Amino acid sequence: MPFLDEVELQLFAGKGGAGCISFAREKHMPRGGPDGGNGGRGGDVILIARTSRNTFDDLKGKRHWRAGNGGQGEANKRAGRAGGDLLLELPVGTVVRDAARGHVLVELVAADQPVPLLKGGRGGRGNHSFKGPNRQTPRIAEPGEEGELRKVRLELRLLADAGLVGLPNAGKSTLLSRLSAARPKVAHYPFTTLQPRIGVVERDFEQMTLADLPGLIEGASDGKGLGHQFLKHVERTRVLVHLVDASSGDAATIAAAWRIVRGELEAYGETIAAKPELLVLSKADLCTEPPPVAEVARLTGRDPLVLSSHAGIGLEELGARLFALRRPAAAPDAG
Ligand SMILES: Nc1nc2c(ncn2[C@@H]2O[C@H](COP(=O)(O)OP(=O)(O)OP(=O)(O)O)[C@@H](O)[C@H]2O)c(=O)[nH]1
Ligand SMILES: [Mg+2]
Repeated sequence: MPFLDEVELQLFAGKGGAGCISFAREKHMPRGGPDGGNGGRGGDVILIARTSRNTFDDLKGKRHWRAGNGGQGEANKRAGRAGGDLLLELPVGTVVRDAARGHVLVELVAADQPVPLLKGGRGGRGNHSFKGPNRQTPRIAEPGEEGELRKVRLELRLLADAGLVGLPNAGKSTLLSRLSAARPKVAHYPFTTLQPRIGVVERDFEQMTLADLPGLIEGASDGKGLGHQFLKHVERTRVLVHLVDASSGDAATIAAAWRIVRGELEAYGETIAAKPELLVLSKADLCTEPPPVAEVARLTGRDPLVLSSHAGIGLEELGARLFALRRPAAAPDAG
């Protein structure tokens, strides 16, 4: 499953109401002037992201979603009522694509901001609107316009401040469980993590979110392993935390592991490869000698941080660096 969640929906904006043909009936006047009102407009389809939503589960039972149709115009020049808008509430981080052509229509990054997607049809004009100097008794009215319709695919992407990347078994999930209340599955074999998961890291009353991802392997960008498709989720994180198992104690081995993952990140594209990266040397408790930090720094051009989730080494410093790298606090929902 390439995304946390995915669903296809057929969306219909409302049809406009028909214009009305009517003539006023008054005493002493067998046929009064035309007084048929216009039809009401069809309802729009509007999307809105809510922080209270985490999945598309409540959309899945129903494939067709319709805004209300406009009401017909009535006698006495009365306009039809407008069709009700369809307000679709979706999780923050929803990417909306055209299902047929695949292109992105909109990404819902900010909460509580209505995004009009489909326009309802205009109401048809009633015969009152057709009255003119040469046309005293118009017997015509327009039908309502059709509303826009579209089949969309909704995809949910993670919106985390930082993403954990690295080879399988590097200790990513263990680290997330040490830094946050999240309890991802940890095991001594590769590909333990199959689904991304987010934990909230707290520090001095501040919070940031950290996403645990499946391990990346060489060739991931050609479709090997699980990791590549999940890189989509880190596209919008600000920081990468790159874990490399340092238990070998050997700088060349560590740098080689780092390079494999860098290669995959770069193959995915600039959006990810250009992000600030914290290089973390994990499982330092297994090293018999202090990890070769200076040598790894020379080989990678990074400033590696020595860490052991088991022994509790480096956790505090990692937290400090993560929060420092985060963009200066922006207004909530500023996008
Ligand atoms: N000695 C030691 N072992 C660790 C440390 N961190 C993780 N491990 C072990 O390394 C193995 C892999 O840990 P995970 O956290 O599942 O690794 P992962 O990177 O999430 O692995 P995938 O999800 O498969 O990509 C487990 O057996 C952990 O107990 C550490 O700091 N020290
Ligand atoms: Mg894992």
